[in-house]
Amino acid sequence: MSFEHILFSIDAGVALLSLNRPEQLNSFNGRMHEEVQEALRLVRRSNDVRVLLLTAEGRGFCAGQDLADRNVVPGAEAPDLGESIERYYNPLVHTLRDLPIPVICAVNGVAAGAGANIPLACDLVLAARSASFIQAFCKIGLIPDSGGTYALPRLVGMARAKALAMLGERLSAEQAEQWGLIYRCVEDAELRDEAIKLARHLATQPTYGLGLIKRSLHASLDNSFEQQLTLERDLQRLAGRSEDYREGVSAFMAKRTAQFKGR
Ligand code: LHQ
Repeated sequence: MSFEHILFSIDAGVALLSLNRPEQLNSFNGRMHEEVQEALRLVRRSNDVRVLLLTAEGRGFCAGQDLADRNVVPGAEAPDLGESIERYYNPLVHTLRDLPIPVICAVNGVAAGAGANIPLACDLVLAARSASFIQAFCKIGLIPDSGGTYALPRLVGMARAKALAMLGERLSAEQAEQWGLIYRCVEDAELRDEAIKLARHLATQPTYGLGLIKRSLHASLDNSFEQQLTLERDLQRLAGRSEDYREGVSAFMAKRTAQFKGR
């Protein structure tokens, strides 16, 4: 499949996926969804990719659903928005969350609607200082989707989640960092370099172990203390059998830098 609305490349263990419909603020139409799905299939199938970096071109990150798309315009026949969600948005956020490698999101500009929640399905979110997050759904009679109603109360607490979702006000990147919605806000000019630096670093780390960390932290949101301790035992058992654990300990003992293979 050739890509028209995204840029996609793999280099030194880092898959870089950049949304590329800048005139429409990278809002999603069907074609862009299909391309993102294809790129994520390539990431899943590759043995070389150890980090995924998601970002976008132009002044915006993503304005959510393209509201001019023929599948969503409320025309003669009422559109089935559940169908778009089932077909595109839910699989997208599921994949980002479930990938057994670190997923970094670099939010380069305004992130609205589904575009504000897709980053929340990623592991480490950086945002440019001029970027902002808008739960725009309430302005058009919708509810936050793409995992927004799941992530928001968990990240910022119910009071702020309700205000964000019901008022649809613009939240600055700086405030998003202070509220714990994202990991870090960086200067605009440094965003891409910072994100790539972080991705390249993580691509040299014990990928299998990082995948297990991600899995255990996700599970902790729903587990009891007891269940979580049991899971830690089981996952640590798996981690302890990895090549990277062996290498990490050998390198530590020999006082040399570890050469992790990601397995
Ligand atoms: C757009 C869009 C856009 C098309 C900017 N579509 N063109 C899931 C399932 C199925 C259906 C429904 O939805 C969902 C999930 C969702 O994501 S619902 C939420 C959809 N998104 C929104 O409601 C956000 C709409 N956009 C905005 O509120 C503003 O554009 C923001 C605040 C993002 C940016 O404002 P500005 O910086 O002032 O830019 P702008 O409004 O001038 O937009 C620039 C251009 O991008 C403009 O086109 P034009 O031809 O006039 O230059 C906009 O029409 C276009 N654009 N968002 N979602």
